[in-house]
Amino acid sequence: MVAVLLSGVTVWVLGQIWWSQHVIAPLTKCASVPENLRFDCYPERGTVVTKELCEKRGCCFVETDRASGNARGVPWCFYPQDFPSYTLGSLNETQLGTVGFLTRQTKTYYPRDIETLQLSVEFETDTRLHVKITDATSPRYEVPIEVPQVTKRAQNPVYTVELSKDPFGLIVKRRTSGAVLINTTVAPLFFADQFLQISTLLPSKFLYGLGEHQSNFLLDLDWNTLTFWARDIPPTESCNLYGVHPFYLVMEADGSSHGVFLLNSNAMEVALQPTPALTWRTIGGVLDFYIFLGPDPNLVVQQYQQVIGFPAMPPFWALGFHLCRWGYKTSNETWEIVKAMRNYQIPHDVQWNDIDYMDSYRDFTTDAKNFDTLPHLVEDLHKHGQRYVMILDPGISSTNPPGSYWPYDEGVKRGIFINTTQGKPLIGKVWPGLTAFPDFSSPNAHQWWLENLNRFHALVPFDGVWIDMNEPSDFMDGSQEGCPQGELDRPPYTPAVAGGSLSAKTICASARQSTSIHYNLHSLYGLMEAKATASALIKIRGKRPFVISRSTFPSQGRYSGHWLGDNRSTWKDMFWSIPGLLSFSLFGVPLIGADICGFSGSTSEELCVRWTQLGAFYPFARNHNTMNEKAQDPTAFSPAARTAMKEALETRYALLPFLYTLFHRAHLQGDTVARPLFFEFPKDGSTYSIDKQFLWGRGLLVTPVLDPGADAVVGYFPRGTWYDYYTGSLVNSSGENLKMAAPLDHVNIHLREGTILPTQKPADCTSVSRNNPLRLIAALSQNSNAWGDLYWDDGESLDTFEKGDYSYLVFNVTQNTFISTVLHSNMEATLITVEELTVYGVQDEPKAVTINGKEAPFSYSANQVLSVANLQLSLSHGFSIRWI
Ligand code: MIG
Repeated sequence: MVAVLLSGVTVWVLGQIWWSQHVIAPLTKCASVPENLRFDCYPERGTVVTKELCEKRGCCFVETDRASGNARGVPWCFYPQDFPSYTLGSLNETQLGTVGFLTRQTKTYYPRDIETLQLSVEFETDTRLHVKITDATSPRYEVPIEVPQVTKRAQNPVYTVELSKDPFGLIVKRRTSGAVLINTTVAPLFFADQFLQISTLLPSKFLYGLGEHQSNFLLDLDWNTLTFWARDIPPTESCNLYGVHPFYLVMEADGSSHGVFLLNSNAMEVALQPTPALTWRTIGGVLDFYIFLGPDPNLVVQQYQQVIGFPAMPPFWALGFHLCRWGYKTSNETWEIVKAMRNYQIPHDVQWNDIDYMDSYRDFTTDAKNFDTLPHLVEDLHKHGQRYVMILDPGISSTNPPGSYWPYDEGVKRGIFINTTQGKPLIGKVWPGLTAFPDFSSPNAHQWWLENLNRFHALVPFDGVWIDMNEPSDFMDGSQEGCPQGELDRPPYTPAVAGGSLSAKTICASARQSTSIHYNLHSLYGLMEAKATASALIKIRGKRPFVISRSTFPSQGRYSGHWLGDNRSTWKDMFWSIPGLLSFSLFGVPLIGADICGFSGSTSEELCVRWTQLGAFYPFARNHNTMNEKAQDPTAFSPAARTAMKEALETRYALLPFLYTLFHRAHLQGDTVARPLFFEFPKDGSTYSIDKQFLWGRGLLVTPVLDPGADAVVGYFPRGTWYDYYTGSLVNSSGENLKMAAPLDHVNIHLREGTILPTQKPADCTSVSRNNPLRLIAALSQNSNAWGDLYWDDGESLDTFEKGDYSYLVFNVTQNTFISTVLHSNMEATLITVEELTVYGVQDEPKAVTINGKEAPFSYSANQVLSVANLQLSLSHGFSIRWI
């Protein structure tokens, strides 16, 4: 055994697990605990913590000088270094690592403290560590998502684990750099039935993730507390929002990256402090952590998705432009917009309806008067190769004359609704008035949902479903009878949720679901509804499902995409969408977008143009508007604005083969689609805080205008050569901010050197554009190389990749030769041809160009762009184009 001294902790190496014993520190005076190392002992809100209250907890009370600069959030009541916690007993080797038992030293001030805990440390893969702390004697609720079952211990982990014994602590280090990624010895562990808390130091302040919140992409560690509990509320800073994603990613000092996932679905808080350090505080379940060592941020996110599941492959049409609003008064009014869009030839794949289409806002009904022509509208959309999506809310109207509303009657009969503690369906209030809430944790509810969707599909053959209000939202707090007074609805500790109570704008935490109590399952409601909806769509349509969900949880990407909720038509809200996109990329939900032009409030023409230019690069691009606001679809504006929007959307449509390929890579291995710059340039610290620009994949940089009155935009260009997407003119950046012209009809997008993009002639609808010829754009690196790929299939069949019904091509440029290699081929790809190759950055004018050895005409322009047109090359055969 080797003894090592680690900041007051003696550590013994035991194989890969290190075993350590705290050197008993002399009783530290409270005041000597540095402010940054003060961990909050009194997080309860609504109580002004006094010395007396604080000391009753055995904590230190020191009033921070209000005048001092960083005093704002420094807790006045904090744990002394010797605050009792748990002690680690002997460790036993297991197949995958180690188990040990933790013994509580003294009772804490939260009820039902658990005395003995089981700690398991599993070396699941070389880059993934699994650490779980749970009650050693009785089972507790665990999140019902599928996670991988590992049977073999990792051979060469890139991390080490050290355990300190008394008090218990976990230290995880990266072997190569020695960076301490986790160190929980800084504050006591709590494990009471309804209060679980663990703190860790962070190796840097470059922290991302922890959604769903409205914030900059780079999180603020200045005594900032983030709350997690699915909630219907227009995105507001420092507020728990629609979804819950307890996952973070950190950039370390050497540009390596790691991630941490806490698999827990209870109401939760994460307290961030500038130390830098982080405290997890949850009120149920177990402490089940997965730690991902990357070391590249792309790998961290892939490794996270290996645990939660890779996202579904969307249908091709899902990547087209979607148009929606709340407040189309009739199906004919909806139809008029569809026609106006066609008239102006603006790309438009999917028309949506909000709750207006329903009869008295009841799911699976239509308003017989105002939406009488809905089936004809849908038929007309289909005739034009377009699609139809409508909204569904979970609340099922409960006040219909018996026998008149099948969904409710049948739901009651089958017992699929969430019950009160008294065993009766819990009744709340949503759009249709009083409602019951389906329990999507039960397979019977899935079957009932399928039957409802199937019956409705026979009347209105929709193509996808928008699931809203699934936090679940309830206009009453709790239920029409309120909530019982027990410890589920009024837990000993309530995280800082909006509204101050777990039942604020949702159903009672004590409500009974078939697999657990709502207290545990609340934040999973949207995930479970999405799962039911996606599987129903597969059964009904036999094609890839399209579902967009408001509430989300880890694993969501397997079943749905997400939109960022009820934003406002403001410039600031347009900006917020970018950190929103990037965060959901980390969460494994690549099909993500915000309401283009803004939901509430009234947009302006300029804002709407700029927002459409940005929205054209949302992976999921939908313009949506609230009711009683004036129209904001592209046809509602002046010819100049309309044209600018049309052009932005045409650029998107041209890029769809590239976007689709990115989605394939997301589905295959968890690559991100909308990607933060630092994922590609992890050694360039200037990229760490960028959230006004983003990439598509590794090679397309989007620099939108986010301010009014601008005719130029400044963006950061990491070191290297970047090409204007439209013209091929290049800039060599040393890693600098560059100012670019950005007139109202222009959105700046740039190609990174070394990228090959498959693009396609745009059309008004993907049903047309996906058969158009391709134009390949190669942007040469400084060594004159480039790489790209294309995934292609019929765009809507299930599991095309899994069944081999696809084509996959790789494009390369080396030594003045462009080569297309077919790695996998099926019929679909033979239907489209390559018409044009454009090469950016060809320094010397070629004398000749050959296609598969035969000379061909070409053009070359002063800005070093080589073009070879009229190729008519079949995609399913490899080819080469050479310039000399
Ligand atoms: O209580 O269905 O976020 O997109 O238009 C509001 C009406 C309910 C909230 C959604 C929004 C939708 C609206 N819904």
